[in-house]
Amino acid sequence: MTTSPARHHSAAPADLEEFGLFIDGQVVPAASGATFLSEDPYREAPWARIADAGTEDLERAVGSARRAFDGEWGACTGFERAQVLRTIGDTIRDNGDLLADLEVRDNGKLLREMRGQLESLPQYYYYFAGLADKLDGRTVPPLNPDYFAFTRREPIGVIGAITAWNSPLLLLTVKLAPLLAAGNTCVAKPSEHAPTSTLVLARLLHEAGLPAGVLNVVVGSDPMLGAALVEHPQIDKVAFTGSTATGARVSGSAGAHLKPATLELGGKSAQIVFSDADLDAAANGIVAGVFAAAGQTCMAGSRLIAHRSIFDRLVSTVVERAEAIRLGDPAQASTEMGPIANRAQYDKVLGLLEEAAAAGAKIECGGGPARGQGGLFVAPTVLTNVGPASRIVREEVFGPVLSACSFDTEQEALALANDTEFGLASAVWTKDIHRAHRLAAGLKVGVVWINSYRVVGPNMPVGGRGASGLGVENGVEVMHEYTAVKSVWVELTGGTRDPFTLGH
Ligand code: TXE
Repeated sequence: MTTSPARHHSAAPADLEEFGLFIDGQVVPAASGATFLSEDPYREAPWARIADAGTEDLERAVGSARRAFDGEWGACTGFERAQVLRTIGDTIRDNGDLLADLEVRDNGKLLREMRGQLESLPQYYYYFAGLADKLDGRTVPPLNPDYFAFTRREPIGVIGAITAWNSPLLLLTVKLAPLLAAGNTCVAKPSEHAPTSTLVLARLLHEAGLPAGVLNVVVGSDPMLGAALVEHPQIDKVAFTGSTATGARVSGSAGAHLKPATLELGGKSAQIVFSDADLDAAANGIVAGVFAAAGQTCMAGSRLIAHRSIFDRLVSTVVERAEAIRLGDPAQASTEMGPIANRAQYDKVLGLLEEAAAAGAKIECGGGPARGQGGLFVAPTVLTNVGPASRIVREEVFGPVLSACSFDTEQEALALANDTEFGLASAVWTKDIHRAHRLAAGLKVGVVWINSYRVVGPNMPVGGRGASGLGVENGVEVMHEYTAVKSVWVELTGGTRDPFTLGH
């Protein structure tokens, strides 16, 4: 894989920080002794040396998770798991600066975004702590009064959690908090492009009392480690966040091995702005939707669909704001947009921009590398005159690029918004409450924001449709993703019945 980090057997410069795998409650080197380097995208230089896991390490990690599930963790009550989850929340709160700094170095995330994120991450663990002791079943009145029937909700087993590089701690948390609440154990595999925060988190949680084996972390320079995790016979379910193409492969492989998979994939989310909207608020939401995190979020609002009567005015306001965004060192609290997280992604974004320009797109601002920045910075970009069939409109860019088009009628706006294979999120900007509700019902997506954008929380479900994924994360709904139902029938009379008929 050309995009994989380089594998190194030789000694690296002494000032590199070292990170081991986390298996069975211990920080360990890879069995092979191999390491690979992780690059700081702002400095465009290696900053960390990571243990490079292979199949032997994967075996140990899965074996440890299985023993924990069959042993101490599997025997815990929901009340005991809730207590552990609360401790995890406290531990993350107490180590916020350390964890934030790792993502700033590893993938160029903004310090100011990470500070906010690390204030909200503990809430996920507290919320799911509240659900850990409420996994009750139902008593079901059977047709035949000779039976007492009830259901149990049971954990699934060992979950393989595979995450992408754009927000490693958050993407893991939305899996880890509910899966632990339900009583499962986990082998996590963060992206080879940004693994350090996940590795450190696992150690911190173990030191805070999470029993050995409940959370193991492997990472390797070869993305095929993820494929091996999906196929492993002792992995009972896969929870994946990443690209739609890889998600389809993961889904196929999980299906071939008859195991369930939750998939949180890409998006091409629309922001629909009507003529009665507060245009100032809409412009702000558009900036938040597509330029925050340099557009590297699955929920990026990368398509603007604005009413013809306000189109030019809105585009020029967004352009003005885009041009004022402060680019720079992600570790500075004043910086508003950092670099693209890795060179492969940077090249991909620039390639799509070149193609869009060649196809006739009008570049209202940006359109290429950010001037005067060097490194992996792409200038915040607004494009108009983009055809609905063009790649820039149809494909997930995963960069700071907004494509804008206009509409005349509500029906046209809805049709344009739904004209995509993706179905993750959408926003509607209007003061007309009737129209807002009509649109909320008509949009084929998992999340709709009315007069806002990119608001999430542990108690609201997120589940992409179409090419955006399968299954759900967050909310009470996610507990069904990490539990299996069992039906129990109890004969009440002590008698016998006709053995050659189906009982009911
Ligand atoms: O993601 P991948 P990459 C998009 C974004 C980006 C593109 C590629 O557009 O340009 O995807 O990014 C692991 N079986 N998104 O290559 O390949 C891999 O090691 C099992 C959007 O980083 O999807 C990593 O841990 N696992 C997305 C994870 O899958 C495999 C977020 C994601 O990698 C595997 C990230 C396999 N066969 C990228 N191959 C979003 N919308 O949130 C790789 N992996």
